[in-house]
Amino acid sequence: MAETIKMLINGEWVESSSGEYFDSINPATGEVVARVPRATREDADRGVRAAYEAQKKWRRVPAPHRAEVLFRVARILEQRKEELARKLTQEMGKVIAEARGDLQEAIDMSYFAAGEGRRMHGMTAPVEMPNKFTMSVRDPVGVVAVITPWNFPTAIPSWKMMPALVAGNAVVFKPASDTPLLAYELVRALNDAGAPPGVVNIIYGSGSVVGDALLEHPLVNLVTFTGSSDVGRHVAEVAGRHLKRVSLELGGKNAITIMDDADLDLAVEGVLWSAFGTTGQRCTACSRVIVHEKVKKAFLDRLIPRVEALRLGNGLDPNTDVGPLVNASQLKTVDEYVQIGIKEGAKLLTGGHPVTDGELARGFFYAPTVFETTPDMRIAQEEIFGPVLSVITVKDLDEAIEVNNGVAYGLSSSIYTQDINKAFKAMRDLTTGIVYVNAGTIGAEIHMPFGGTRNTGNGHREAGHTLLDNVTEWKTIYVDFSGRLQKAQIDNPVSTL
Ligand code: UN1
Repeated sequence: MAETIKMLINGEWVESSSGEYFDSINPATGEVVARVPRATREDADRGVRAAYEAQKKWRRVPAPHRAEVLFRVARILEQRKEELARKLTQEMGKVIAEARGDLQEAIDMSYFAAGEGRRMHGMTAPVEMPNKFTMSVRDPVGVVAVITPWNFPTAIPSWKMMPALVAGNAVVFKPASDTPLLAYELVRALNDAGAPPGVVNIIYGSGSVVGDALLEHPLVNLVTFTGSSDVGRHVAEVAGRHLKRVSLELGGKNAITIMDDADLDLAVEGVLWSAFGTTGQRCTACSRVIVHEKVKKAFLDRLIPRVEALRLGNGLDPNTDVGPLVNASQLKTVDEYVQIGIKEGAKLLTGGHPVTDGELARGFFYAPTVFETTPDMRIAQEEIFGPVLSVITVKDLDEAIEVNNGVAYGLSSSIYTQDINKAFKAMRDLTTGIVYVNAGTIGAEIHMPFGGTRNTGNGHREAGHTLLDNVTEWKTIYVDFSGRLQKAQIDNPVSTL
């Protein structure tokens, strides 16, 4: 039964000024899960203005009290976790266990960011002159536009919104059009937790209309975006023209390296989970395996039957291993890449086609696919964001590291080895933002910095001890209590002794 949701602007649940709606679809069944108001540029403007006014007061609420809202939202999400997880699976397709994980990540981030309400440490240092004091404190940036993807409908918005809110910013949130229902639920929880009117606003609609309206709006100070590198480039260009702060979390082409001394059974588990979990739709997903030539055959002999045994289906069924892709256009992109791979001469080992049998024909299912490729083929270089894995053979660790680093992205990488020397060499030389040893490429925890090198972003890290860096500016304060004019760099207190 589809529900009709609303936008939240200035503490009021409202329809779009256009009166138009669009549908959010269950990718496993094609059913409509929500009717969603399609926002206009005017709605975006109203959201930003509401945030602008609300932020003036919110920034003066002491941070420990701002944090109380986040502690409450964490508890609300805990109470609603099972109900929301089911909705998340219905709206986005990921299997129910992973939907619970998505919500758990949002809960963890809410608690973690709330803790900052009693830290948010600044610093102080000696000063050059007597009777003078200096300190540096964090200030909120102001109005934050939060633009998020569909693959983590509650976790990723939480990484962005919770730190922004505890730091005293106000938010205008534009979620992906594939997952507005869960975005609405997250904002509803924030509203129920006592976020004052205007501090959190949500609007739904396309990037080209509502997204651009936020990027161009003079009252938006920071744009924080997670999505594809192509859209990220557009965000950076437009926001850059307006000299806005921009934080970008973009694509990945993450690899698992398997050395000849690796525990192969463990490596196979890591590859299956990282490549086909979330149907490959994570920026941290493993889309390349770099395997030592001595163990390639043994590895593939173990991997391929396991890939073929993965059960596709509706994520609400606890026996399902792999859910659908999120929409028809992702399905098309994945299939196009598979055709590119075949044309390039990659060797198809399994999969390589949409699934159109029985019940599954109603959804956007694609057979888990494994290719053998060379490192330079397009399918081994470009982000596909689906269940497609390239297996690349190398002769030693040096070559593996070169292949791992030889892509335009740099989010996550992994090495399976029992040799401590190889593990440390890999930790030093893999040039990604996240490195795993004897674990797959997914599974980042919210209290460690998250982000990547090269085209994966623009140098920022979310979460971790870095969580306030994106959403605050440093303000340096000098207090002179000498009662006279003191000249920095000129007066020398020693000479007057
Ligand atoms: C993403 O893929 O966009 O490490 C985020 C992970 C999750 C977060 C992924 N905790 O895979």
